Amino acid sequence: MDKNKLIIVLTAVAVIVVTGIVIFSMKDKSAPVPADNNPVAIPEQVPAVPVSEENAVSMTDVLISGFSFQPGKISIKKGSTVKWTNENDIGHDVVADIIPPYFKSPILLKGESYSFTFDKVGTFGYYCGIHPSMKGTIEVVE
Ligand SMILES: [Cu+2]
Repeated sequence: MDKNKLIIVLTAVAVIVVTGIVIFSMKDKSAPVPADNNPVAIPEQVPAVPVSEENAVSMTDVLISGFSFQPGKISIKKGSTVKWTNENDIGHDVVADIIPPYFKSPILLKGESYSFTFDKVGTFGYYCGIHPSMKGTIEVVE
């Protein structure tokens, strides 16, 4: 056999084999591999708890404006959240009277908010730690 022909044939075989390997490996990577054969379990729908007078909780806004908490006194149901938002140009915070404070916000700059969820029944006075004459009261009922 001609030596040149042999080299050409061997080169052709090598190209075919390499091409085959490349195509096979590309196909293998692009093919999606199912994690398992089981269908994805669909979680059961949890029925929403109907809101009634007994379990109604809410979000109540208190604005910090004009060096006061507005409204100064609010009454909420246990489990409700109060959100204080500072509308003043200077910083204020919200600190519970009880020591150690039952709730205490960081200093709130203009537009910043602090939220606290009341899960205990009672009357909770609070003040601004920077301006202690600013006072408010949260009454939490069952
Ligand atoms: Cu203040």
